Amino acid sequence: MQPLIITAALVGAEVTKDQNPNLPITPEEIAQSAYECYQAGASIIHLHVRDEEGKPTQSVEIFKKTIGLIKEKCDCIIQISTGGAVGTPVEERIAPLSLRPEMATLTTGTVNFGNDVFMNTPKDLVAFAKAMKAYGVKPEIEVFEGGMINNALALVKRGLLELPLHFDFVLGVPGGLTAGIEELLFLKNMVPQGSTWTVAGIGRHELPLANFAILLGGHVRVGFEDNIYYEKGVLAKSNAQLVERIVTLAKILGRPVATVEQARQILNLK
Ligand code: KMH
Ligand code: ZN
Repeated sequence: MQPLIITAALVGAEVTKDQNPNLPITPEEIAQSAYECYQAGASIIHLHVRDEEGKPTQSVEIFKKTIGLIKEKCDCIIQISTGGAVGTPVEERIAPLSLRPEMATLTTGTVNFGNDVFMNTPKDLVAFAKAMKAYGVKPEIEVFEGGMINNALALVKRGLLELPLHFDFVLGVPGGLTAGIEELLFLKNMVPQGSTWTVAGIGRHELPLANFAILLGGHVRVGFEDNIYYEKGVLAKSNAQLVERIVTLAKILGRPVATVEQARQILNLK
């Protein structure tokens, strides 16, 4: 099995400091959290940023500052979110790709998202895919529903995406696909051979899905974007604490954890 790539999703767009006071918000806090996760064993930092009021933003300037601070501390893989927050205009979501990060997310379809709708029209998908191609950014296909895999493969057929693809199965979002082992196996069996995949279980689903992914040869995403608890009723102290637990789990299950360079090789990053 490949070494395990751990992605740390530090901030997200929805979680607030009221929900977990340990949530990093400023570029400095985010960079420190990224560094701690890197030291703990994460190789990819899935990045959202916030404005001065703590609200989600796709500001190129804030992304640039945050990435600069992270890169001063460590050479991890930066994966910018193009998902942003529900309702962020597509042009704003695309804008930070101009920073040419190694990776960025691409959600290949629309999904209910709590009481909202996370819109990704067919036209939007083409715009994201073209921009990633133009800037040489490796996409991570965010999959909230099975049909999103088909949509990604349709973009491959049109020459807008290239195989092998890397997928992230985001399971347990209210309104999206539920977070069971059967759902995970269904998605894993849908992706073309040679693909890589990671799993992001939302809330209490984070840990069981991480276990399954480690055993099945997939990769794992953890962090406050997906889950703010360490265990039932106990808030996580930091993103790194959640990464550390995955490293321990991988050790117990006999799966080595990828270094950043190994992650780059596995994901065919240049
Ligand atoms: N905040 C969600 C609406 C991504 O990062 O690409 C979308 C999201 C996915 O977080
Ligand atoms: Zn995200």
